[in-house]
Amino acid sequence: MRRSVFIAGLATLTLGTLGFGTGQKSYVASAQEKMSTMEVKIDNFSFGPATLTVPVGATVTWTNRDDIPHTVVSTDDSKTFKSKVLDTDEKFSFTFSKVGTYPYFCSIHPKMTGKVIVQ
Ligand SMILES: [Cu+2]
Repeated sequence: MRRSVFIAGLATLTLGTLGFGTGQKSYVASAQEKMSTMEVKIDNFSFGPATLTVPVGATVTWTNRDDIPHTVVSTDDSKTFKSKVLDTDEKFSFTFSKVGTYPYFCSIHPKMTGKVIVQ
């Protein structure tokens, strides 16, 4: 009798440890998910999200999900980045290594604007 109680206790302990491990894993996964959401989709003549806040060193990727060509051109004083004309499903990436606010627009449709805030 004593022995089976001991085993049951051990099993609970093991399960508890496993549960803890799983919890940690899912925490890491959600952190990685956050890293990969540094993405701006271009669709229906707009950038989404229009304002994206990222940490220093982050790479932001713009993807043209629209069926018309667009560009991604920064409008800050030093013209930090400028894509070529992106056709449907084409991507443009830029890595932000300095803190700041980077407004940008589509040079084909200047009313399309967005902003990347690097913290
Ligand atoms: Cu455009």
